[in-house]
Amino acid sequence: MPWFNRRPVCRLVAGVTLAVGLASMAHAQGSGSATLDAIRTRGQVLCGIAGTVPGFSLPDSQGVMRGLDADSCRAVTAATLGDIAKTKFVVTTTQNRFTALQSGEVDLLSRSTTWTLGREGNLGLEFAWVNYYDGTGFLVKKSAGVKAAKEMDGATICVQPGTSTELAIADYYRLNNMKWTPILIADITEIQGAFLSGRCDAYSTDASALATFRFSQGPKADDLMLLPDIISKEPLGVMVRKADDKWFDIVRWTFIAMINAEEKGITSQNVDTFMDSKDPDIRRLLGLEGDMGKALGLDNKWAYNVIKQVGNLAEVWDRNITPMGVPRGINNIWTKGGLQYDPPIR
Ligand SMILES: N[C@@H](CCC(=O)N[C@@H](CS)C(=O)NCC(=O)O)C(=O)O
Repeated sequence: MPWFNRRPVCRLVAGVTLAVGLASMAHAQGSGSATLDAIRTRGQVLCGIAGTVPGFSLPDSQGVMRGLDADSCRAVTAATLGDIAKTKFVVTTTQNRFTALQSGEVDLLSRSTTWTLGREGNLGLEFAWVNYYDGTGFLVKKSAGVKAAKEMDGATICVQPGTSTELAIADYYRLNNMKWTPILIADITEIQGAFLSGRCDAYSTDASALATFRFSQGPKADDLMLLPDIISKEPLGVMVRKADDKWFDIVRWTFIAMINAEEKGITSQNVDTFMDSKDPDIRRLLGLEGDMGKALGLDNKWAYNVIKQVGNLAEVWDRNITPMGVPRGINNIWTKGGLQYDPPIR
């Protein structure tokens, strides 16, 4: 049983032990963030990813972790330590991801995890930013002839346990007075195999992962169809432990910096040409004035390093998600009609 589910006294003891443990990792002259101090001592950012999802986090043929979630980790490392090579990827599962963050095994979690009240209220964790606005979808075989979710009364659905998907499907079926049978399989390869071999009528998870899984089937993608219904909101966010506000700020503002760079047309390729910019916003973003990095407990070049080494938000999207054939839609920045809106860096 995870510590957060035990009786309150155990929760208190575990919480104090964790706090003392993290505090003792801190520098003598700490930054005010136990996580940041531990990262500096270690020289690495430990980032929890899935490591199994194309477009989000999957090693390439050279063993390099690729994807939107992986690049989210790299961006935080660039801001914090100035060098993306100092990112250590830690593979987590849908079931152990929260314990990995609670126990300090990772400094942040960037693993297609939906921001919900239950998770933020109950786990001692919080969401610093949304890196993908998603929703629950259904993947079916075209041969089944199903065209809409409402036609799936009585269906058998493959879903990973411990996910918000499980709850979203239950809610949808309850609301529509329909019946379903869950087939709960934790392992991603196993669940996808179960769906392909016909053990379930549909495979359900975040629509993004269904789209990238379908894409990864190559010519066989044509046999599969993503139903048009998106039955829930799944804002996928990057999580940190509660009660380390400085670290929370660093993670949150790293994403804001990437949005701001996109808004200003600053990319990894052209960032150096902006170093004599007269635009006060750009000057503060790139650390030329204003001590914005210092305010976060970082070097003033924090955002420059993010942009130079990882890119702006559009570059991260285009590198990882565009090749999967998924349009940016609501994941665009606000000036292009999307939801990614950046508060001012000033
Ligand atoms: N967003 C949902 C679903 C998360 C989830 O199940 N993600 C899948 C698809 S993106 C995944 O990571 N699978 C890979 C694995 O389990 O190795 C949640 O937070 O519970």
